[in-house]
Amino acid sequence: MSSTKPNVIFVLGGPGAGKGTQCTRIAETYGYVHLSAGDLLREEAAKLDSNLGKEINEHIKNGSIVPVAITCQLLENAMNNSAKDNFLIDGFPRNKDNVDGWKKALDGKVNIQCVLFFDCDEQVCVARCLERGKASGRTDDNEDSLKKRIVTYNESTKPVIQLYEKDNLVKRIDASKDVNKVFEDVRNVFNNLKS
Ligand code: UP5
Ligand code: MG
Repeated sequence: MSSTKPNVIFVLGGPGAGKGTQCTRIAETYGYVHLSAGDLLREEAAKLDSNLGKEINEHIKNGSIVPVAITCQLLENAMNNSAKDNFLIDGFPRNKDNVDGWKKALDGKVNIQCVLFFDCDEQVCVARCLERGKASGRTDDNEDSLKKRIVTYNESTKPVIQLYEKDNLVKRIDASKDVNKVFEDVRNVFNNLKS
């Protein structure tokens, strides 16, 4: 992260909405650095042979939310270790506590450009994750975990999106369309984005 205030876009949406898929394309097209909070947590848990690693894995399997101090530190480290200034933060903040923890650590230090909200029907989300689960090796791509992930999304993450809507930061995208069509809508957002 350089000395100028970096730009941050939060990327939210249900499990399997296509956040990661679209972030990869945004990173290729617009040069943003893609930081998936879920990927950072999975990598951290795999590295740690400790209770903390187990705690992270338990949260992921249960679709519950890892304490914000852990996630925020991983995101902050990743930003600091990057020489870039434009970041996509995928899958965070997931609840009010995440919002508050982020503000405590980084308020005033970054410019939140917008919140990309990939809006996708629950059944479509579940079907995508179950299909991916045939090969992903993810411990949460199964019916049991998905039920819990959906509850967490509805109860904790949707209110965060509503919170950012009040600040006029949310760019809603219909994520149930095919990947290329969704990306067309994403491009529309980026082409009209103020820095
Ligand atoms: N696919 C994608 N787009 C498609 C399209 N338009 N049409 C058809 N298929 C499409 O896509 C999912 C699958 O769908 C893929 O197979 C893809 O090819 C296909 P993907 O792009 O991976 O969707 P994404 O929204 O990224 O789904 P993901 O499962 O990663 O979302 P989650 O939000 O559930 O998972 P995440 O990794 O962010 O978090 C996992 C867990 O980590 C959380 O449940 C939580 O326990 C923990 N966590 C925290 O505690 N705190 C955090 O801040 C972040 C995570
Ligand atoms: Mg993802």
